[in-house]
Amino acid sequence: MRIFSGIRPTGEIHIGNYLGAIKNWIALQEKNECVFSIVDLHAMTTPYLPQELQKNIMEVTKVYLAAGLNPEKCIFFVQSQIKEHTELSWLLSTVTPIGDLQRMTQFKEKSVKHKRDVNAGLLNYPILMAADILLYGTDLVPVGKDQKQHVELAREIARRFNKKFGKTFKEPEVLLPKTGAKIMSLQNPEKKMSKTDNPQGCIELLDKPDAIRKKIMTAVTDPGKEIKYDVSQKPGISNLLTIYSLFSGISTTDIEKEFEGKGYQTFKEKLSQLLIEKLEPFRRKKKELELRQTLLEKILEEGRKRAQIIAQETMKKVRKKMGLLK
Ligand code: ATP
Ligand code: LTN
Repeated sequence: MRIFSGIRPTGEIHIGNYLGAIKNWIALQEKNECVFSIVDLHAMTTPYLPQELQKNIMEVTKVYLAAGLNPEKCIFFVQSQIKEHTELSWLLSTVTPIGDLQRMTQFKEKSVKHKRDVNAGLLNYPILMAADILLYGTDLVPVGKDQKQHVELAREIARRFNKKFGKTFKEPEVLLPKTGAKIMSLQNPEKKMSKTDNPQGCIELLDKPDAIRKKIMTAVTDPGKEIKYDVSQKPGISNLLTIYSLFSGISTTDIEKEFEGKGYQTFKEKLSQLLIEKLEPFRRKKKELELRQTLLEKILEEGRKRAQIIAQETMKKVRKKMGLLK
């Protein structure tokens, strides 16, 4: 199976990104042909600082590697270094109805959030994402739930293109984790945990023990004191139970039993300890990588070369089908 996924270099990687996407990638790279990209062109659709973009790209690179991404087992590269992404994005835009883009939930949400900067890039974002996916003949796209709609649109774009110009692209499918596809904010369990929202609601993979403890102990919980998984009545505790379960490997039912009659405080203390212990290796490995700048550059350059071969091959076919080449 060919796998493709991407992450935007916009700030710190959090446990939502990890449980929803990266953890799945690490498992998939063992038995599949995986292509993972730092999608810097996608990071430019919302306000950002040009002088910080390169630094963020290197930060994300280190966190990926610290989390277990193995460049010997996958292709790992920076999106903007492969020009074919933008070229295919333009070509695909000619078969994408504007209405499909306007109904995307992320577009609607981000247009409200960044009212003063609703640029065309924000609207066209899913076309670039479709280009990322389709360029590599992707079968499966492992992402969190918030990206499901975009992958479905990529599938629809592939279908339209094939119908109009003849079979060219595979129709990719989304791959969501069974649990953890949508980790919620610790400060507002109705909203997803997000890099660009309230930092108190978000546990970063590189958070220090004190920060982890503080964020978990102040996480919003629900009325009552029972530790029970019930998303509609107890969204706060249910989110914490999901996090506990995914990091410990214990089922939520068994965790409920363990904490029967014990109250939120005890549960939160145990969860803090668990996260401190499980996140420690990320911080340690990331620190080791700080000293390996040359190695990091080599990994990305190698990834660029390998990605480019596949991308150029696809574009040759696409140009022919669309009448741009003899
Ligand atoms: P932002 O919320 O600022 O747009 P983000 O935190 O969603 O950013 P992305 O780079 O857009 O970060 O997402 C990277 C991957 O992590 C995607 O596959 C996305 O679906 C997944 N993901 C993001 N947030 C969560 C979450 N709260 N729970 C599960 N998966 C998530
Ligand atoms: N839109 C995604 C990032 C992304 C992506 C992709 C994910 C860009 N291109 C291709 C999977 C496949 C997000 O997480 N915001």
